[in-house]
Amino acid sequence: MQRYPLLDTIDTPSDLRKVPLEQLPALCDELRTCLLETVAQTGGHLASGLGVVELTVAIHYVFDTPNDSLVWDVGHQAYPHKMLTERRARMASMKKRHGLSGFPKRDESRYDDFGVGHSSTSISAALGMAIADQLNRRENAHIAVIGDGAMTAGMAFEALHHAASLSANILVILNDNDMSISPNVGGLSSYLSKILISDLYQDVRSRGKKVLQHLPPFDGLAKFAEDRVKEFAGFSNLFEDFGFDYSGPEDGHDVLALVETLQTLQKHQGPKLLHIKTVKGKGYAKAEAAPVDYHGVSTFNIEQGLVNGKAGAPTFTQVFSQWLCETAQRDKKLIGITPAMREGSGLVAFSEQFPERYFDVAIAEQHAVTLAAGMACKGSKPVVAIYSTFLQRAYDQLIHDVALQNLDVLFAVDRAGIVGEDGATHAGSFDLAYTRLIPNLVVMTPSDEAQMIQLLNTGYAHQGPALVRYPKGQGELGYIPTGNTHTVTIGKGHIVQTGKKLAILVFGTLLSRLKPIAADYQATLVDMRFVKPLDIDLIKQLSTNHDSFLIIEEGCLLGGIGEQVQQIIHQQAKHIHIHCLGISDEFTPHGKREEILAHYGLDSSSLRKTVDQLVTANNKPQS
Ligand SMILES: Cc1ncc(C[n+]2csc(CCOP(=O)(O)OP(=O)(O)O)c2C)c(N)n1
Repeated sequence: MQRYPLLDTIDTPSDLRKVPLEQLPALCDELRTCLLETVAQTGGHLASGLGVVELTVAIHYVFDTPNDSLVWDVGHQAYPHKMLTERRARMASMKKRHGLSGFPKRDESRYDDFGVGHSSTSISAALGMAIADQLNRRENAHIAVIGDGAMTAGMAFEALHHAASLSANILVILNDNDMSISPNVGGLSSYLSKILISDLYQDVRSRGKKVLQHLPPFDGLAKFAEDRVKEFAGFSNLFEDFGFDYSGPEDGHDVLALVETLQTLQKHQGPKLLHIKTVKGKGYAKAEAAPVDYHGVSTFNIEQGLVNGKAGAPTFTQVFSQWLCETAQRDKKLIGITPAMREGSGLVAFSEQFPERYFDVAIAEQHAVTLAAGMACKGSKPVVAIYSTFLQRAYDQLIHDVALQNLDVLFAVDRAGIVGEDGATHAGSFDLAYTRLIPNLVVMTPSDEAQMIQLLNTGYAHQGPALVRYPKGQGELGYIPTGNTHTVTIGKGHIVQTGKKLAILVFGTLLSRLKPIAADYQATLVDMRFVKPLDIDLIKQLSTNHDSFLIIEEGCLLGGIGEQVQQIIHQQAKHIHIHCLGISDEFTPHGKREEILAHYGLDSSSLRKTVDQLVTANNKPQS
């Protein structure tokens, strides 16, 4: 028996449009089952995709994609979209090296109108497309699908604000499931809940609809009448007040109703917002019950659901988590801040133990950083836990609000360096380069768990801005040292082993891979620890008794630390061969972290080869 009789007839949205309307609910069931079975085998984002099955089908059914433009916000919910747009056969390669990306990507498919991964860009991008098409007299539709989590970001509001003043043809679909990765927080979230539960509003809507049915089919008059009905009932809606033509809230799992609504909206020009209510994880009871756990998953058995794996070595995130709780216990001034990444950044325990000092500010990286600056002005000790890639969003706030005023804020920067499966949008390739040029900021790269705690202590004790960056995954020690309150001298590297001829300078956790190699080749091995201030004295000293340097940083080479070391050596007028290893001048491909390390020559066997070549070159008699 064919498992997916309807889905099997669909390779492109044109095929989908041939399916009789009444069969769409059955098609949605097949798509949902297929999505669940696929992600159970590949891992990846699950709960968000399950929640937008009906919406995805309805959009591609009604609109003329890819001629009409469709922009998914964040893009973690776009797996069903990929399955309906020529990629179902390749879903098993999801997030694998050379396989499908976990996010929409322009060069992957003509149906991916905009590359995403970071949130809250969809309205701006769709609006840009709408304006360009309007100027070029093209009449297609432009749709942005944005979650209530992504809607919390300033950027989404900037775009709403701009769109409202234009006549550009844009439809924003607000997918409201009450969840970000964790439960959504803040004023917008409560506002949306109020719209949903407002009996008065629902009443006005249904009565308004009845009135409108009896009016002549003239858009302007119908809108005028609807506005008056709402006004009469005293209901004001934020999006309407902004100037959007608002419809909803609508059941986002009723595919037939969605099709009807989208067909109506398709006929209206100008900025429109459709508010739909969905359930994150819809159709898979375990995900509906625990959407946070099923937001992103590794492979699992559908019957069993996720099982707690064997407690393995702690991740650097867990080391940070423990450090934060221990330090908060000792110091009441500590405040923990996350921009919507409670789980990923390791703040769950802190949020439970110190709720009054825990702030999830929603997806608002810029606000998170300036909020911390304000707290520091009043003598609090804010710790901003943030992913390397998302700190990019708050670069000006880091420079202008924190560093320029030399404020006492500690940044715990997770997912620094090579991240792996999520690819270029989530790679922490740039933070070393973009932070090391900021005056006042102390930038640290721990090599293992114990040192990470010491550097966090050091940054926390330092009266000024400091940043500790650490990668995804586990460390060399395999345990979390407790009760370590030691600090280290700022700006001092640590010589792990003294050798001859070749000096290997390592910034970060790749140090553990270099230890056996340096020992075998009798090379000097240095754990640099500080990117800023850089241990220039140590570099100068090593340049007096070594012929070559190998510099290893898990970050982009352009603008990286290697460049500064070369400059120092150049100023010394020394003839030292300097070899830099790091991320070359490209956006990092996706794949397992180990595969990507190998791609850049940073895996153990490539590192050994490089050291071997450098040592062999050193030993060659000079001609
Ligand atoms: C700038 C930025 N910050 C944080 C994230 C991490 N992130 C990915 S999805 C997500 C939650 C999005 O919630 P919502 O838009 O409501 O979608 P849902 O998962 O609920 O469907 C977050 C915080 C991100 N992708 N981009």
